Amino acid sequence: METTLVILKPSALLHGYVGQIIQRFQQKGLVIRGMKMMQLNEAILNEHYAHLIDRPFFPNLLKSMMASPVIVMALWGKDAVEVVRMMTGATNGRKAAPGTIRGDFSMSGQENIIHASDTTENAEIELKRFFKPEEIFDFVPTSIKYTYEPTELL
Ligand code: IDP
Ligand code: MG
Repeated sequence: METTLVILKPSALLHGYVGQIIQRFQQKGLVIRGMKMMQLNEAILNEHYAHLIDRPFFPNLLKSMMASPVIVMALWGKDAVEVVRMMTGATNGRKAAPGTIRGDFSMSGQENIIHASDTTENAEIELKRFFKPEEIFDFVPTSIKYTYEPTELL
């Protein structure tokens, strides 16, 4: 079992899509172990998007990510990183497959609704970046035995 980081970006909040997106994760069977609203700033975004800092679109990306508060979520489940990336879809909303979150809610390479960690290593780093340890709740819902079969929980 693993935990991944999702950010509901300003493009999700400003369009009023937050509820629909959270609903998708819950109905899939992912468990919300942490969730909060926060205003991002340049310092945390320079760290989070360090791999893009030299790209020409970076100043616009910063503005876009600071356009409103965001919602950060810690989602727990088996292979959660991979499952959430599949649900997220390709970076560019116009290329993302229908049925994915980006495919169903966006038309842009930048205004693409959510961030999701891309590897388990990055998920660990990113969860620490956005959450204090006490903001992630280490609980298992009683419904878990109807979400997985026993050997999947090992
Ligand atoms: P990812 O979000 O699918 O992991 P990354 O390449 O890590 O994609 O890029 C991070 C974010 O930077 C994207 O989600 C998007 O908001 C923005 N971005 C990436 N490539 C472009 C681009 O070519 N133009 C504008 N924004 C981009
Ligand atoms: Mg990425």
